[in-house]
Amino acid sequence: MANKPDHYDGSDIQVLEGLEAVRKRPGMYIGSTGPRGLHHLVYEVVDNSVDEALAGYCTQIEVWIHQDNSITVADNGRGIPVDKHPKEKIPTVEVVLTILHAGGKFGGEGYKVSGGLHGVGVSVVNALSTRVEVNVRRDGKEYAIAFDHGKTCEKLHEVGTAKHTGTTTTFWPDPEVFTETTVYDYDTLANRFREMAFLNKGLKIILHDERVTDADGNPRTDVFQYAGGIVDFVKYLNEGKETLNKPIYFEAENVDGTVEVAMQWSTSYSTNSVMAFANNINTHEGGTHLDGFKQAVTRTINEYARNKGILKEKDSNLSGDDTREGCAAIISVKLHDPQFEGQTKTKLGNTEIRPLVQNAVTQGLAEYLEENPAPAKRIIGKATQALKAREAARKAREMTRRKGVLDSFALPGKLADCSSKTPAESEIFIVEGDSAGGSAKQARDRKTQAILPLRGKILNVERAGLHRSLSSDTISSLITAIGTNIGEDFDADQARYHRIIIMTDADVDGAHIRCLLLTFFYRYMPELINRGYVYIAQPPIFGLKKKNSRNPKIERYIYDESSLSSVLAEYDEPGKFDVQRYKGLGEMDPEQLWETTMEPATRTLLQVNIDDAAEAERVVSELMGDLVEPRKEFIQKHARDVRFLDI
Ligand code: 0RA
Repeated sequence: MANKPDHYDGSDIQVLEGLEAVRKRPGMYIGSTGPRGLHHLVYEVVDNSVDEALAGYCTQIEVWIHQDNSITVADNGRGIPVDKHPKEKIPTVEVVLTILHAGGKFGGEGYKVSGGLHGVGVSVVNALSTRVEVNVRRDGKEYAIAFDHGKTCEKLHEVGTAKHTGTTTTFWPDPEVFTETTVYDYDTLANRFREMAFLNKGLKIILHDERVTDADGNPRTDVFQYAGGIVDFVKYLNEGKETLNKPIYFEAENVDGTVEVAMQWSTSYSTNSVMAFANNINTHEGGTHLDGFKQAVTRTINEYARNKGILKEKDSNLSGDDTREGCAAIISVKLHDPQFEGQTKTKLGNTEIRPLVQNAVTQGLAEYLEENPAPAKRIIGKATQALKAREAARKAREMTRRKGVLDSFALPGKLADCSSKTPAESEIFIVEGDSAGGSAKQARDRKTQAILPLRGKILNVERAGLHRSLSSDTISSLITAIGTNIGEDFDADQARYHRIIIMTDADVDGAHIRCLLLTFFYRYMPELINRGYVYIAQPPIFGLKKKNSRNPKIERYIYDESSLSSVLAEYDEPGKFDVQRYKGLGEMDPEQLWETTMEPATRTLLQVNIDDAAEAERVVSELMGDLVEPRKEFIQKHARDVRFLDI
């Protein structure tokens, strides 16, 4: 740097180029500029505090969503260092905020274990915010520094004394970057923080929403802290279910990292409640840690069942799916150098972690089964039952196949198919009831839109299991229409439509049917949800029509309950309008249904997302599982409240 001209300095250029690159292509750094990317900013900041917790210096993280959708994250860690950075010649905290990839890995030592999916660091948050303020408490002093669009606008300065240490960061997401929305979703953040608190035993994460206050003016607040860690996570996943054993827990450690496993079986039919994490990241695509777990469970349970004579010589082995039916499990590994692979960088590639997980689970589970014969018997019983059901389902499938029911040449009679054979441009509306189905058939664009009316309620697949579900007419027409087949024969590439749109009435029955359909997709075709093929239509619930007018023209549609009064206040001061409430899709004529709900150019679709598979799994079983009690109340409360992101 010494022989550079003195009117600029090297680090400034690096800063500008780095953060400019982030502003130019935000998607490269945070995935998208939609709601997901917006929420990612919060995770990026919180991850830094979690790293400080993993290093053993931080016990509490507090997050505020402010009224203007700015976010504050405060921790009680050591505080980001404020001394002059040896290379950059500016305060280290300024380096962390302005230089790409500087997070965590600075200052020589760095952290042993670091979270953060992209690991891009908080400088990315700075680049994508109109303003960032950082406050550091260290060495008995309190410091402040501020940034404007990523550029330092208030140099680091002392603002007072401090009794404790810690870091507080406030940022305002840039609406010019997040053009779709800058509004934070409380549940999305709450679910992520709950997960983080489960994964880091004892860590306290407090979330406040100042946009929502109670009668005393206190913001909505949740505190997430779990003394039981992932054991509490498994209990949470199994809430509302009939369980077969107390949660089992094992942990192991070697030079490559640590592994923790918690598992508990229930009477549920679900085989997708096993969640694997690496450095607090949900590895949706699995990887070596999950492989090690699965192999160990399958082998250990088969071995135990053979030793005890439950499986006889002539019997075939229990499959992996059999042993995991109804099993909720969390595998959490923490490693020094995680390799994230796969389409969405959520597949763990580190081969050295596989034997660590495998040995821990084999040893721990074998020991548990030996020492706890009563729950062991229930667990093995569940798996052998699953094996029988699997064989019965295969027979049923073969029979229906022979009859041509699941054959794509024999599409269901009720289906009004589209003429296009290109799945990418084709969509299917699954419509509640024949009358709405009729309207939809008249309204649709025949080239790209297919209509499948469902008669009455669909079977509750959570309680029926695959075998009985397949013999239901409604379910088999659904499977045939979609074209992917199901179970072991499922093939997402065979999907005949890339948009599968659930269109139900805006009432409690409609919400129930929607939940049943979502359960079906979640249980048996989760890959379609992962691929983003499953949507929910948004029909209006009110229409405004001129009073005493013979012209039936609807002047304005309203899609959510909460905006009715504000729209009326703004739009209808002198009371010139009648408000019509649409209880069902059938109350709209085909033109209305088209223009409000089906026309691709103008409609709104909610894309169903199981980013938070834990929550989906829990809600689904709470709604649909064996325990009837909470169901009705829950449905009414959450009628329009399934979680979606990135519309
Ligand atoms: C590296 C070293 C030290 C603190 C931190 C990082 C740190 C970073 C963040 C980000 C958010 N909260 C944080 N808390 C701490 C301190 C090293 C030392 O004190 O010797």
